Amino acid sequence: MAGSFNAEQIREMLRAYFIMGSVNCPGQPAEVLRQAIAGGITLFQYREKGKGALQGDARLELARKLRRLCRASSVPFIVNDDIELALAVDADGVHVGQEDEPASNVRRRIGPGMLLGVSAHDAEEAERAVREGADYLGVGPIYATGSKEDAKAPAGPEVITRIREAGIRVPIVGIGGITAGNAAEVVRAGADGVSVISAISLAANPAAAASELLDAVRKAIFQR
Ligand code: 3NM
Repeated sequence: MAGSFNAEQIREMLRAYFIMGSVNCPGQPAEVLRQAIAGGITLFQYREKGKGALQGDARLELARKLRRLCRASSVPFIVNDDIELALAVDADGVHVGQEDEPASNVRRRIGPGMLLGVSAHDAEEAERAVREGADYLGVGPIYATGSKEDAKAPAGPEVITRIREAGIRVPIVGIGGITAGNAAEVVRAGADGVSVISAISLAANPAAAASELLDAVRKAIFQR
């Protein structure tokens, strides 16, 4: 468990988790993030991946800019799959997938104080991730997604229920095709929150989209 955050704080952070890189935004990424923060996102992940992703100085510069925006509003900042970058911008954590560096190595490199999120697709991957030091799990794709080229087939919210039934209690966030319209099902299946790219990054009004998402999650948690 990350030294700086307890499980309850992490569950709260996962309620409305916005993930974004420059390729996910039709306009200025900083402006989209500024609006998402105004709408109430609880956690942000910088994920500079896919065709046309920034490299080198441009990547570092955008990371710094987005990190500053998050810090100014006390929104924790996570970096996807780039430990050097996470350390360079003093991120609050790192998120890795099953094809990235093994979670145990990442935990060694970032130390006990930073958050470690790991993607998992079933109970076996989830159990291993927890053993290797994950603070939370990203489970998906729940629904079909247009934001990840190599995404697996949609698993439905039931995949989260199966992971819970296997006795895994760590904080879980669902991912893949989630919107304010289907977020409640994901929470009812056992997730602590939802993570989205396009529901916010491609919204005409990212602040309103973030706020609707957070409302849907909070209502579903309250009714659980
Ligand atoms: N990871 P959207 S699905 C980044 O299944 C990512 O692990 C996934 O984007 C996984 O909210 C996904 O636009 C893309 O569907 C999520």
